[in-house]
Amino acid sequence: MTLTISKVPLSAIEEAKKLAAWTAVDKHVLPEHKVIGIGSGSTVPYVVERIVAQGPEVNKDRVFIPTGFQSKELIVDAHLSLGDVEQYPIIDVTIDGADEVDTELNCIKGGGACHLREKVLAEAADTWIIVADYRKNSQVLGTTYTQGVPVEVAPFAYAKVLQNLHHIGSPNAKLRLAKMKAGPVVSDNGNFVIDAPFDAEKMKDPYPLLAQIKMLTGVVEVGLFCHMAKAAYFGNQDGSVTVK
Ligand code: ABF
Repeated sequence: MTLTISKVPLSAIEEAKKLAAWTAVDKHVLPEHKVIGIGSGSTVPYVVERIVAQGPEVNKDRVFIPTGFQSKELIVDAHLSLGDVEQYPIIDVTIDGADEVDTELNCIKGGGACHLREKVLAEAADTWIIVADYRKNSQVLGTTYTQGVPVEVAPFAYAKVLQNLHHIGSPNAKLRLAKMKAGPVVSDNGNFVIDAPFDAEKMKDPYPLLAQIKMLTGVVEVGLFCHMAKAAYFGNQDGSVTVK
């Protein structure tokens, strides 16, 4: 497949993201889909680009639900109709990026601190699809995305949750700080984010770990998405797409 949509040559990684996004949209965003979830991150603009290319006729009857500020801007800038999950708790298809995806389609998400809304839109969707470049395609979570599991926490409880995470196997868990250490990163929901690395043994089977972290009082959401994706599309450097 040859893709030529930009006048400026893209880097191999950008080409890979675009290829994954375009392929997934072509396969999963069908004319009968009227409520569509749009995820966050640097691959998602290509998703929106391909949806726009489906034409105004099909898009005029659709509503698009964002996972955060960035995807809201993308939807508005593309002149697509914006909705929210309060009005549309059932979504036909959501397409989102990921920080890493294992062989069972479990994902780490939340590098962009949007994982609470991303998980709500993933659960609300009949079909949840991941798009990413080849660097995200992994055997075991935590191999390439080494910052740790993103854990969104109520701000007043962060020190207590940090202690709990240290005790359950993440001694290097840290509060995520903004650039230049200007203060804690604050999510779109007004919460803080802790990054909690765990060893490969725990990450091999992430569902029990997800349950364990989620039980900690003060935790709002965990950036482990287990047994949720219908498929993951990875654009490769050679122009092929791996579908898991
Ligand atoms: C979001 O986008 C996040 O969960 C994740 O941090 C990021 C992945 O992104 P990219 O598309 O930028 O590689 O979905």
